[in-house]
Amino acid sequence: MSQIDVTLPDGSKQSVPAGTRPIDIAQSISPRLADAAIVAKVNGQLYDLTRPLESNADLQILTPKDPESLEVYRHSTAHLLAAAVLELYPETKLGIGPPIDSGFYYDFDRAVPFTPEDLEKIEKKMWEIQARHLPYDRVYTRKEDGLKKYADAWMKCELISERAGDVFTEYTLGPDFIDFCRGPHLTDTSKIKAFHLLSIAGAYWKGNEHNKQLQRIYGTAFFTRKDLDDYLHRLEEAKRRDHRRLGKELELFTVNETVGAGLPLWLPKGATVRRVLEDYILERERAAGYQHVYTPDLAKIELYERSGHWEHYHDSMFPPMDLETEKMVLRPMNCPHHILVFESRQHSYRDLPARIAELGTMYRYERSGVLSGLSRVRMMTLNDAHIFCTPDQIKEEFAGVMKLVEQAYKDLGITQYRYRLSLRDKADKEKYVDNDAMWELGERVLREALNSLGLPYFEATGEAAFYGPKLDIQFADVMGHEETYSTIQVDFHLPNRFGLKYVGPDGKEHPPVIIHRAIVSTMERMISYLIELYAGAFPVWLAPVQAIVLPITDRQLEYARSVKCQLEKAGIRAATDDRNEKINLKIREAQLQKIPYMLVAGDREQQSGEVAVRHRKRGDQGARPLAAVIAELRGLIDTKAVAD
Ligand code: TSB
Ligand code: ZN
Repeated sequence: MSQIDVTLPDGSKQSVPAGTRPIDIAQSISPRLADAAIVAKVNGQLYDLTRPLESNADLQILTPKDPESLEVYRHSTAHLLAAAVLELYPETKLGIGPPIDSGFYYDFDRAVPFTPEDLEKIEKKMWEIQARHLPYDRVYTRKEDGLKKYADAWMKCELISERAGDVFTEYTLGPDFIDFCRGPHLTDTSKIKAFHLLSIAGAYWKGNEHNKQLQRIYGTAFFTRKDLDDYLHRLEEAKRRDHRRLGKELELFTVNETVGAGLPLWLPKGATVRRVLEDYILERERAAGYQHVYTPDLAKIELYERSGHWEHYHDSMFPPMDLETEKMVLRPMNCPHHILVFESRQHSYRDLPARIAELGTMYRYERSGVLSGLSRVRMMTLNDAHIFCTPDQIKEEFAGVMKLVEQAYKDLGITQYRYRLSLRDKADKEKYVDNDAMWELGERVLREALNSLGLPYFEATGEAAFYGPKLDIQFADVMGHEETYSTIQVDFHLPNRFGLKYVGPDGKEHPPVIIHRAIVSTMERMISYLIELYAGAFPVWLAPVQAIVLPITDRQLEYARSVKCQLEKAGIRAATDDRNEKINLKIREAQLQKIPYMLVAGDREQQSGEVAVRHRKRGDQGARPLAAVIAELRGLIDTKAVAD
């Protein structure tokens, strides 16, 4: 038999008979490696550990430490799921079952819908099959034989017709299961240690709504029970905090199909939180020398042709509205309007920087699949500003913006975030303005500003704005999914496009630089974050209702109303629950609404001018004079305390 050379990652070579399997080599290196091995990488391609090596090869044995291993592991678990479903429900036809970020799924065609009880049964069956330690064997089938053999499996036949060459591969799992698949897979089911089936959903064959609807079973799998438990715990936590669910329960916002997806309606309580946030940031900006303006939500298309949005940002814009003599578009960004504000008068270097700010509403055609509650919408109001300054002023302005960011995060209780330097993709000439010198300058300026503040950052290509690089601040949700919130962007492009000028100390005209920046992001996205961060229990200063007065019986109605009145006079958002209901029910409901302070008013409290305080987290606090409670609440509001 001929010999082949196998080169290992450390550069060492082994001469072995052709047909040797990666698992044999792993075994020869160490039994521990063979035990930990999940899959092989042969000449850069993933390979079954039991697939014979036929010619010289670079070989790497992957273990759970290698990120690619998890995909293979989950893919093999998906096969295990399919095998279990076929054992239990033999009439089922198999679709596809790939690994995904959160685990895996498998699509099935079966007339009877799967129920949650079925999931339990299937999971049990999967463990049964797992315990048989069945190998995943790779089998080669000729296309014409396959089409005959699987004549009654319509999806398999479609896949074979479309994807198979003369010969295709399948993987078995025991004597009764075989699936059309490229692999690779684990050696056998004993390698699978921890998995869980999560949910059932409808899915169209090949994702096309004109095709038959299938049943998709989602699951997840991890190398250890502990990793699985951690994940399931986070999943529970994500459900508990989900701003879409809390938004409904706490009556913050609603989405109505008649209005459309991505166009939430702010209900009174959500609107209150938003107004508090808006007032807060406007006040901070006023103090930091910003000038607030109002500009229209739409403009003639020529404005966006001039700015370059139409050329580079077209995909995210709603189609133009045809009027008699002109085309109007909803603005996807506020910059062009602010540029026109700047341009409306002459500027000398003495009146720069000009910081033009607005809670600007903008419209983006986000695809329906990515829309989510308040966090990704189609109409949004951004805490936006454009700073027009001289090149010398960039550094200081950048630092000023970061100071605002820091203060806002402190007041909102935001502590977990990462800085991302978002750069263009040089190859993408469509999405980004083509001007190398400008991009290099922008990038350098941003890096210098970041370094001088000592901010640690990571880089991402293809995430810049079309007009320049950005510093984005990324927050993650419980599941680790990141989104951009605050952003600071350096722009040498738009000043140029619009021919902006200021008169310098030399008496000559120069182009200003624009810093685009958003401190608290869009009201929509920031409030979605705050809802999840606090699981709906907003700090007192942000809470839509800060205190609710609960009369025990109708006898205290008048007193309760006067308490509410005094709270309101002190600038506290108060309510009364004057329904003729039991006090325990009133408390329970106020608690569910996560109202920070419940003030119970009975005969005794009425006589002494007190209220019995119940705190949403600390519970019963006893009877206290109203004036003391008001002073406490005012203290929490004025200091923007976030711990309560
Ligand atoms: C900062 N012209 C700049 C502005 O001057 C601009 O619009 N930048 S942006 O495109 O990055 O958007 C600003 C912020 O809006 C983003 O950082 C993000 O936090 C938020 N945002 C973007 N798209 C959406 C959306 N679909 N839903 C909610 N918020 C969004
Ligand atoms: Zn802008």
